[in-house]
Amino acid sequence: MNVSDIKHAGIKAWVEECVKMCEPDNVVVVDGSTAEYDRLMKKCVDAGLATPLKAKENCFLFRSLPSDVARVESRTFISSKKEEDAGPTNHWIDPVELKATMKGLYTGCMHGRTMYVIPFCMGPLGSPIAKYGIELTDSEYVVLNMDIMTRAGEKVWQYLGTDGDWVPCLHSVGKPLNNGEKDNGIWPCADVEHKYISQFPEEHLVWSYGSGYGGNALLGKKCFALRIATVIAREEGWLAEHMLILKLTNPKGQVKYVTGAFPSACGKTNLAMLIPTIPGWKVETVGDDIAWMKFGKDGRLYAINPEAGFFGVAPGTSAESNKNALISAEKNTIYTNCALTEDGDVWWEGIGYPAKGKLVDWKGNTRDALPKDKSPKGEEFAHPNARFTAPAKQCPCIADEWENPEGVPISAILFGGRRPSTVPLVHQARSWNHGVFLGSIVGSEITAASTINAAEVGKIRRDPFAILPFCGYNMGDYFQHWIDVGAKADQDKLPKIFYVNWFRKDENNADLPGGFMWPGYGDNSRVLEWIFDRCDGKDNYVDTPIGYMPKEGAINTDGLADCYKKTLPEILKVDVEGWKKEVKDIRENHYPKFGKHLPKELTAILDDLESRLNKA
Ligand code: OXD
Ligand code: MN
Repeated sequence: MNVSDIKHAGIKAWVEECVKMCEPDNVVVVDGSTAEYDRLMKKCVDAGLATPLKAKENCFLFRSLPSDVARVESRTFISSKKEEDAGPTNHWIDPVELKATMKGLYTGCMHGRTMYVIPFCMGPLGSPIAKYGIELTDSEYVVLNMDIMTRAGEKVWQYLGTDGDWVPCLHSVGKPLNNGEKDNGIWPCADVEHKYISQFPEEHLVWSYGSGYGGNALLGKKCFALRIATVIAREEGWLAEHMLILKLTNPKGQVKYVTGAFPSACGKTNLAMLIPTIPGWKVETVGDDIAWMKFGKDGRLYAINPEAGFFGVAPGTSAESNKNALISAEKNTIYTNCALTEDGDVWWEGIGYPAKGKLVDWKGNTRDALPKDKSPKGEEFAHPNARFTAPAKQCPCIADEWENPEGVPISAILFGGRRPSTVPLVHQARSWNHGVFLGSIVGSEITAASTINAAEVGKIRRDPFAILPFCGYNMGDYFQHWIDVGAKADQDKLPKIFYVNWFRKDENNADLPGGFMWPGYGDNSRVLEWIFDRCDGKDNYVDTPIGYMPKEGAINTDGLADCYKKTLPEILKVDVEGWKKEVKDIRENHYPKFGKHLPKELTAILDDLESRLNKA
């Protein structure tokens, strides 16, 4: 198919306009076939950008440049007409100014390259919750990844028809080639000051320039399915969230679906693929990163996973932490910035075993492997943000209904972060608005590992709803949207909201590995059991100043290691003094950021929490 064959007049005109501006050598409309995938992969291998892995079927390793290894939040913009609409937590540039700058960069930016036109669908094809997009890109790596991460190719056109809704997503690596110039095996991208990851919310438009990596370049993911989708969701009355979706089955075979928002590095993918330690319980995966939730005809909230693959962080993924993720990535997977072993396999820090012999590190240097699976900071063999891009259907615990076009009905929503103190293992919100409050205060404590500024250690870095870098509009208005969604719904049918914290610490207790007071991983199923029963209204709770908490004996401890049986009472207690400090921090440092956009309902909940704590 050629651009001239595109039947959707709006898409055709936009593609033609972009071709004129970017001046690619040629244009290919992506069909999504296996033959096309193989052809593009071979092009990457021949260009020295990808290495086939001898040890894994149809798997390839890419190495990016050290300047292009992660999302660049400092170069990510919400370019709304008014700065106020981007809000206090986003970077903003006036759209007229930003478009002029970027048009300058885009002009002729695809010289020597092919422009690929990728029609894609976020969500199961034909789902009433799904949305469509077109990504234009000059990166074969992006086409290959989009092929795994979305439903892409020829099959999408019938849903777009001649005038269907779609989101335009323009991407360039920002590295035009002169006549005869080649990449020579070097990952193409632009200098950091020329990178722009821009969302134009009023136009539902994404323009990305200068980076070829992950969320900067696979525009269906963070740019569309979160930043633009949060805007569309607000307009249309639904929720686009940075949440996993899991299916929980109890020993009686009863099923509930749960979504959960956690900041980066809190084990979201691990929770989505958890292997329970309590007998008879089962966790299956619907999604590991993004949930789109809409009300069904029955008044319940239904979620789809808009993605078709996992773009997972490799380091730390082991048979112990997430066996299902490892199996998902055994074949047909793209690895980026992992280390290469002598026998043609990938390796990373925290994989659970030391490598042997020599390794080619993510920068392409050959070095002797270390006798353990850790490396000193800065000397890692795999970049800490090394990734695997794996088809979701390969996950051994993928739920049968993961592609159900209607989505799955959600019973519970979880929030969580890394909180070494104060926040208990689990507590339940008393109401939807109380749950919105809990979402609004999500955060992780800054540790010595994440800052060089000693004065910051122990402070909370707030990441409301874990969506801080991904909200396409003013975060205060986003809180209001959550409140409005709840107010319109049938209260009995709304999901129950919980705050979990797997990360309480007691550094002085030598019995605890890493000082953690809760084992986490598969043992988190014990908390999921309590939540499951709570959703059924079971009398397994006590009312406390901060919300509902497990009553004594309500958390299943059969088979739990003794050291955690001892710490459990401590992490199920309300730390009244700690929470008073929390209230103070929210009141003085967190909520004032949102000014008049902060919903009064949230201040009311904060006041109520404070008065309950004062009475405790
Ligand atoms: C991701 C992220 O890559 O949240 O999913 O950063
Ligand atoms: Mn994410």
